[in-house]
Amino acid sequence: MAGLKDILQKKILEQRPRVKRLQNEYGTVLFDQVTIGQVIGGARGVKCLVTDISYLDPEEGVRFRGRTISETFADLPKVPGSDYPYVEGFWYYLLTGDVPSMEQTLEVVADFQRRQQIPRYVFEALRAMPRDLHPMAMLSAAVVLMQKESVFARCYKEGMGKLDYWAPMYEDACDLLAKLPGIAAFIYRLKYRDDSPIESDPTLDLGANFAHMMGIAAPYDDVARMYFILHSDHESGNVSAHTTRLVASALADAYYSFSAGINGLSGPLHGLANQEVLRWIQEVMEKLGGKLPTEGELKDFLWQTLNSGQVIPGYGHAVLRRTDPRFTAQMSFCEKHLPDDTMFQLVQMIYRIAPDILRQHGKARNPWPNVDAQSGVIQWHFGVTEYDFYTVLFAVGRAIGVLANITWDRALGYPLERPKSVTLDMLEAAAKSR
Ligand code: NMX
Ligand code: MLT
Repeated sequence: MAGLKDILQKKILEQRPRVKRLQNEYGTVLFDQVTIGQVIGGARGVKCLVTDISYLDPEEGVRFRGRTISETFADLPKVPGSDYPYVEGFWYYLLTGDVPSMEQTLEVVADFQRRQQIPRYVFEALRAMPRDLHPMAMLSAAVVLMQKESVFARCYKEGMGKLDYWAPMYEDACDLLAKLPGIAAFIYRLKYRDDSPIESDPTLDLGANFAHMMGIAAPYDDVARMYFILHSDHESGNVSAHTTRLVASALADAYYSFSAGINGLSGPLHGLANQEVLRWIQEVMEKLGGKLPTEGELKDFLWQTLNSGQVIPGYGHAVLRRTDPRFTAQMSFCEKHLPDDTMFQLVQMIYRIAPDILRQHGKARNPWPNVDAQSGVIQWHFGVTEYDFYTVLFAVGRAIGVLANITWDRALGYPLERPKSVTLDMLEAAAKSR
């Protein structure tokens, strides 16, 4: 049976002529136009990135390699006794576009088990960091520290042909992905559990091993699998994916590139919103002595937040115009596992009330919840109440998507990203000439 790397190579050879043809025969075809509003508005909606790993439809939400979230969960091989697929099988799927057999999935599980050992110096460096450092800063530093392990950087230094770039990038991507859960769990136990790390169990799949290293019983293994898959990819324009790909386009290796992506994810308008949601929910609960607010109290609280110039965290999106299906997928999990949880009930209440208030407020183009509105509540329920850790979990998931992307970027020979900038004078001149 051909292994993942062989199958990936076959796929790469199939795809390369498509890119070459588009570039050589259709390179001058006009595909999109850009308005001044888009130039000064964060390039919102400008179609200038390409990826086949996932696509985000504003109404439907994300599709991974053409499959919706529910199709992905339904079709991929599941861990026996679990409701969710192996993360390793999902990695195979994102890389190749093929649903792996159980045998192919277990091969990746075994491969990751071989790659998961984390260099000692990473633990020593993390221990030397101030304990009050944000865990995202710790994660980013730990990842960039491992840069010296990069196979890509070594091969590049030794000299390799452009067509070969993808293979060492794939090696780095697998190494990094296999190690990330252990690093994340180590940071958690170092920072919040009195430096009491739990040894990895090399017989477990990635999700179960993460739960084991966190010290949390089932069904937290399924939480991990669901969470990592849901957060993996959201096409390429989001800050973490775009940053990772941008840095990698300069032929920086996966460690430098993903560390940069983590830094982008740590912004409150991006991944950090999941911690902000919990901070905000806690504020509501504290004000009301730990009980659920009435609808009127919640409305007041939402308006106070908006009137003080803050955003409602977990609501709105740059592309989506409906409820994020990642929110809905997590809601289904909560309905099954924590229907009576007070915070879940509050999240549901916010979902009933916030969209109308955001519409009345009149600014947000999308008044519906995104992935972050629901994710922290699940973590809290299973005892991970230290909400500044939540974005680290997002980052472990995001690694799956962005590392698949940069492997393919090198495979398809995508060049250095370097869009053109203009001055305000130039924009004004263009505006006047209309
Ligand atoms: N609460 C209050 N105001 C909002 C919200 C919100 N949830 N969402 C958008 N707005 C405002 C936004 O600040 C902007 O105001 P102004 O004109 O004063 O600058 C206006 O509505 C128009 O923004 P949009 O075009 O709707 O949104 P944009 O594409 O610029 O930004 C987000 C998208 C996600 C950054 C924005 O909706 C937001 O800040 N949401 C809250 C933070 C959040 O949940 N982020 C997580 C996103 C998902 N993720 O994980 O990355
Ligand atoms: C993401 O998952 O990256 C967020 O939803 C943000 C985005 O897609 O812009």
